Amino acid sequence: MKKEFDKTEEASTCPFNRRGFLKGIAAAGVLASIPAGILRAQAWERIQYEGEYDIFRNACPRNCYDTCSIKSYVRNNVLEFIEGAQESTFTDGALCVKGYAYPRRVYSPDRIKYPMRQIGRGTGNWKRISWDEAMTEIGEKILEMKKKDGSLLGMALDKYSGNFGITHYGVEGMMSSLGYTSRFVGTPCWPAGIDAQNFDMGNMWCNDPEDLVKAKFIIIWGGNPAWNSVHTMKFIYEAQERGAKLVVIDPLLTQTAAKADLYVRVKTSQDGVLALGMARHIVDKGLYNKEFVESYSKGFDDFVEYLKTSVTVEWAAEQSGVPAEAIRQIAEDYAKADPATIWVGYGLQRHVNGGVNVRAIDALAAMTGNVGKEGGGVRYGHLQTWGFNYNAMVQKQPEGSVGYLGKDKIVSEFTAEQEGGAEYADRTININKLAESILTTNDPPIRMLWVACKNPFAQDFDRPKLQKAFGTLEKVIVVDQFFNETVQNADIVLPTTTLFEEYTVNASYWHYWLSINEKAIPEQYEARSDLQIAAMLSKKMNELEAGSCTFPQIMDTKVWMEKEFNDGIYKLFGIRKWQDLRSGPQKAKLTSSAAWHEKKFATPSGKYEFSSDLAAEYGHTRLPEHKSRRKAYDAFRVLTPHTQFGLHSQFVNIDYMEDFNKEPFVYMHPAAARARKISDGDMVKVFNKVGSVTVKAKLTDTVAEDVLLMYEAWFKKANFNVQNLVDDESSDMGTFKTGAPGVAIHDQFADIAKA
Ligand SMILES: Nc1nc2c(c(=O)[nH]1)N[C@H]1C(S)=C(S)[C@@H](COP(=O)(O)OP(=O)(O)OC[C@H]3O[C@@H](n4cnc5c(=O)[nH]c(N)nc54)[C@H](O)[C@@H]3O)O[C@H]1N2
Ligand SMILES: Nc1nc2c(c(=O)[nH]1)N[C@H]1C(S)=C(S)[C@@H](COP(=O)(O)OP(=O)(O)OC[C@H]3O[C@@H](n4cnc5c(=O)[nH]c(N)nc54)[C@H](O)[C@@H]3O)O[C@H]1N2
Ligand SMILES: [Mo]
Repeated sequence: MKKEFDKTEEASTCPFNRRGFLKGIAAAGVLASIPAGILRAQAWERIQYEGEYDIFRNACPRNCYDTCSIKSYVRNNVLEFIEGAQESTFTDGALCVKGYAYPRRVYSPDRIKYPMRQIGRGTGNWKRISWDEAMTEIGEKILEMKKKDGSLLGMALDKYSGNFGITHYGVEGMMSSLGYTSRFVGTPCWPAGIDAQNFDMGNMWCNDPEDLVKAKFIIIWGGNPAWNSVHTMKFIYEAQERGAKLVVIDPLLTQTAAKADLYVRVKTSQDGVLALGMARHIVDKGLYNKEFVESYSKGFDDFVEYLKTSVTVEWAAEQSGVPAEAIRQIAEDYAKADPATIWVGYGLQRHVNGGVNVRAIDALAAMTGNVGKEGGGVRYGHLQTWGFNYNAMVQKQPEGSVGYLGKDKIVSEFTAEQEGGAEYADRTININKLAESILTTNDPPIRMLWVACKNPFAQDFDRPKLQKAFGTLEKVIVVDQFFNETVQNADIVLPTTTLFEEYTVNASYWHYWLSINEKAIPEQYEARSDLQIAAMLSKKMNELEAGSCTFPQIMDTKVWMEKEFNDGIYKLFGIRKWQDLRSGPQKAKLTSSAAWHEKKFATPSGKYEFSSDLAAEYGHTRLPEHKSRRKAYDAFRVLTPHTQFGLHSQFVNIDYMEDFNKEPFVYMHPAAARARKISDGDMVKVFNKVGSVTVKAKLTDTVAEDVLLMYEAWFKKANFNVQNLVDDESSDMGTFKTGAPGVAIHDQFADIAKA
């Protein structure tokens, strides 16, 4: 069936040429492949068009380490091209390839342009409707549910990381302003590691990535920054130029590993054993830092006792697949270098033992005295620069709202804990078990789902079960920019703005820069920001039933962006007012680039805790003891990590990006392929207890013989979805700080055959 949105293609022809984009690609190529010194020496041809263009400050709001500061060039209300801000020493004047494609994304003919109603979910029979019709239909459903159930717990919000602009927490605010609702809490991303660092140190806090240049020895452990944090690579290259050694520990020979002095192929999920083996050797050799363990830590003796009774280097070698000699060598090189640093990637903790494995790695950093040191540290992430007001998020329920009679709290990893009402609270449900929860939640059941900044059909787990679960929902509303698979499973789609069409403010969970995001161009077509949509809904709700929604009915995203600032933020960044950010991003004024530089930890003891009572309280071992990995349930392990030319389900669908990344593949080892009579380029079926994926095979020895590799991504033209192979098994940690455990994304197994 021809979709109505096709009719508008002509009107949305991209109003600029590819110049800016092609420059971007050249820059990104430079970033990925040559050392930072050369990049600077080349002095990337800066674009200076002051006078010819209106110039705006923007920030990439994607869930990415780099959170780039952007300078946007607009003429006649058209965004012609963008570049990385030169003021930020992190962004350093360059964007990634995806970033340079933004103007095309804004003007993509595929954008959702109007509110639409689908006649029959999944039929593609979309009809354009007005905003007023959309809001009336939604508002009436909300009131109907309230009447039927006596509360709004039948309405659930599914939101995650589509846009991390601070004002986007207004979506949570919109829900609160309607009443007590059901909330999917936790995160699919990094919760096991967050808990691990909280048990060990009392918070997740990492060094400024720019101080990597000072490191003498760098271990990147289960991360792939050459793809996932391109801008950090220049600091690593500089450290290498100054003589640092780089070790990459990953089951895959990634592009990051290709840059290393030593690549270590570890057996997936066995990083804890490897770290414990290294720790044992460091103890045996007396190479630990006596001052640190005696003055600033708790439980080191117990840890040593555990190592001596339960861990040998030979056992670690056998379990991890890393030869004993290599374990000893890396341990000694790491312990002797000063400073030495470890970057713990998020990939490593997506396992049933991911949290405790991070704790074992933290222990290595602590026992060698590298925690609290510039150029050292165990780097995972931080939220030091996220102290905003969360004005958009904190909204009051209407008078007389009835909610969940429990003690559940809404917890977000980015915000302070939000207590529910004195008597009532929202009903919190594990975000990583979306399908299962929709199917099993009762009293009342989940009737209506509001999806914003999230693409569950591409990013959530057990897709066949999710399809079934959506079948039980009475109403599905999706707020998005493109007709993705989640939209295909909706009743109503609401078109939303891109970052260039609204005001907000953006911080990073990795570097220490703050950027303002200005509205550079008018809203395209009938797109509205999440905040504007909340205001429209509030207006309609109050028309339908006075007092049924407390959200403001008029929205100026600039005013709401202003409301997120406070004196703490101004002081931290050394600015007097937010307008100062119009002349460029600002970096936090740090007394030291090292996290925990005062060695005062936020744990109950105030010390680094090798032995954590809190961990025990949450059902884990006190010490970072070895925990077995998930038992294989099929012939091969399936890995579905992040892709180079997309960010989750975003960007791969943009036609400019297709030039780099036309189709998906399953990557497998030639020997494994031979055994299955599969040749390079064959169509194959990958299948397991969850479902199956049919895709082209590519043979490569960058993967181990027992691994099948597929990058998660949404290809507009391919019927490809890795979530047909990924179940919703939980990881060990996450509940302490994020309200729900993480998910064991990389503990999946499948078989493969010629299609
Ligand atoms: N198999 C597998 N699954 C994974 C992972 C994996 O490695 N393997 N990684 C996991 C991880 S780490 C994460 S963080 C999650 C990410 O999961 P998500 O947060 O769902 O990921 P995205 O695809 O980045 O964004 C979701 C949607 O937000 C939309 N969006 C963009 N801007 C806006 C906006 O301003 N408003 C609204 N309403 N929508 C907007 C985008 O168009 C997109 O459709 O996926 C997880 N899932
Ligand atoms: N281009 C691009 N950039 C991104 C993203 C994207 O989708 N695309 N996503 C952003 C987001 S939301 C996130 S969370 C980060 C993710 O950033 P990363 O953590 O760097 O990325 P992942 O792809 O999840 O996993 C990294 C590596 O972990 C490895 N790994 C998996 N299991 C194990 C294990 O048991 N042990 C070890 N040692 N390694 C293991 C994988 O093989 C993979 O190479 O990147 C952000 N940046
Ligand atoms: Mo993530």
